[in-house]
Amino acid sequence: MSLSPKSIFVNQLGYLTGGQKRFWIRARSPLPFVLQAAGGMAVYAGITSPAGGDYQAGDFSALCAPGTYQLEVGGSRVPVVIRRGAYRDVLNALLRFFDYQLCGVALPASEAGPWAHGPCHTHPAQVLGEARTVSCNGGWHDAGDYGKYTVPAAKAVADLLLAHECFPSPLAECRPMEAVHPTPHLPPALEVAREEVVWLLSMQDPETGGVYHKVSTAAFPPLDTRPEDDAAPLVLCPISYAATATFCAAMAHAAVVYRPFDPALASCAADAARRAYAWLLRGDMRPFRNPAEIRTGEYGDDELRDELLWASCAMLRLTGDPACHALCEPLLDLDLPLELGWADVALYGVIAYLMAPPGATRTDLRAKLVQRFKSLLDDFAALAKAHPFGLPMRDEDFIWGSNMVLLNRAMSFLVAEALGVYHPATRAVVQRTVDYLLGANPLGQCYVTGFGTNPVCHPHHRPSVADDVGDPVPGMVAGGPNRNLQDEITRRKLAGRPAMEAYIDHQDSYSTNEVAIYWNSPAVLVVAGLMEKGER
Ligand code: G3I
Ligand code: 9MR
Ligand code: ZN
Ligand code: CA
Repeated sequence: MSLSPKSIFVNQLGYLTGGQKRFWIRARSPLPFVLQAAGGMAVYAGITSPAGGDYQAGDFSALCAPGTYQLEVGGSRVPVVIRRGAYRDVLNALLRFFDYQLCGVALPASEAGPWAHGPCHTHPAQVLGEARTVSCNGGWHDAGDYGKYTVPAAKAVADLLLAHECFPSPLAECRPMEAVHPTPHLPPALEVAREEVVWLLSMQDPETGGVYHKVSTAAFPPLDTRPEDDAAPLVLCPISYAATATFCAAMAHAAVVYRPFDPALASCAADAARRAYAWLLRGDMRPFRNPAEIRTGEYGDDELRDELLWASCAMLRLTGDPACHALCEPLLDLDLPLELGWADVALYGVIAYLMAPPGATRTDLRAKLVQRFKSLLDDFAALAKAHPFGLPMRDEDFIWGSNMVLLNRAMSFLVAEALGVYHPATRAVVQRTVDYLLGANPLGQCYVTGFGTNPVCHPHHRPSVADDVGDPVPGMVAGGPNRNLQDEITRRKLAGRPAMEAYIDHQDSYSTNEVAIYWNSPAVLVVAGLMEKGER
């Protein structure tokens, strides 16, 4: 049977020498394959096996010698690379993306290359409905828009801090944009995340300890607006429970992680977390809704007990206070979904509990949580086993930001392992996740800008659309397939497509091709984790 190269799906950045190596083809029956070294010598031969649906998978994990090979299958050939550090450059770019998202400072060409731009959004923001203004410069633009939202910012910060805690050595080789950081030479993930921590601190109301939900213009500016040209007034939306709780959790986390590196920041963060926690204990558990005059991202969430859980466990980790433990207990007993999303955050709470000083926790409760964590991973492993590309995903999981859903699940395995909760499927799930992200998927799409043989070229990202550089900012993870077709262009072009193919590399497709800080942040952790595990 003959196969077009378009029906052969590989990790376009290659494979680690010691890692699992797999490729996929769209074909109904097994096909023989060979890998040829430069010069044409066949160094590995095998046969594909059915993977599910229309797909076959081929495994060449036994081939470990670094090199560039030609994979020949069904009469077609595609290049395949095996090398140490295959993901080093993409990890660096995934982390540097956060520097590209920086608001309020100029990105000099010496750091940002052709994507340099002047300072943006430096004017103070007006508290909605009041005459008061607050200066909340800095931080990261959320996504393809220029809004800065507390809730997803807390997730992104938490991921980077966890990445640093779990996998510091692969991250140590990353090179943030030194010139834009007032405190260069912190461990890279902490140097980068520090900007968002400082911005988050400015989102707290000093009077009450409550935290503003977001700062943005009233509506999204046109897609071709450069950051420094987005001059509409900035509005601070009201303090919300979700913002205050996720802020509290992220600041408590930062207080612990920055303590040895930046004690002054750590102590500000600890103080801010305490004040936010006090607000929560008085506060009103009401979901945030966009005020009538505001049309930017809502980040609304009706279930807020998981946010309180995360804040309480993070405070327990920071303070060891038995009063926090008393608050954690009943919340840990609830059957909240164990996720790492921007709206479902209970697993962050469980992780914080398991990272708290053992003396501040209860052994039987820890054991119970470890059991729940394991059974979550069992469920993901079962999904992965049934999936043609080995992913812990169902069709229903390909929603807006599906790449985050997948990366979060891979992250659950890696963080579990860093906490001593081993699962036999970890390596495979993590490698499959990175393979999928970097091109081993039914579209042969590398979902990261600037990387792979078929990278995302037209992300819904205002700075990239508005500049006159051909290529988009590098290192950005696109949202990925979304079977719910939630923008005009996908409804027009993708109706009836299978879930994993409901994606289009078009700048207007905000529901499949936008980028976001909290889609890059789990990618940083997962790629760093894979580098640490795949190279022995
Ligand atoms: O979780 C539900 C699921 O239960 C349901 O069955 C399924 C069917 O619709 O969808 C899932 O909900 C989706 C939800 O995301 C999951 O997080 C919604 O359909 C989907 O509309 C919603 O999309 C969010 C989108 O904003 C629209 O509100 C994305 O998560 C969120 O990442 C995105 O965030 C935007 C900001 O608003 C503005 N800035 C850019 C950013 C990225 O696109
Ligand atoms: O650009 C906006 C993107 O950042 C959001 O995620 C998305 C959903 O809220 O909305 C985008 O803005 C679009 C708006 O919703 C509808 N008109 C076209 C806008 C894109 O330019
Ligand atoms: Zn800005
Ligand atoms: Ca929630």
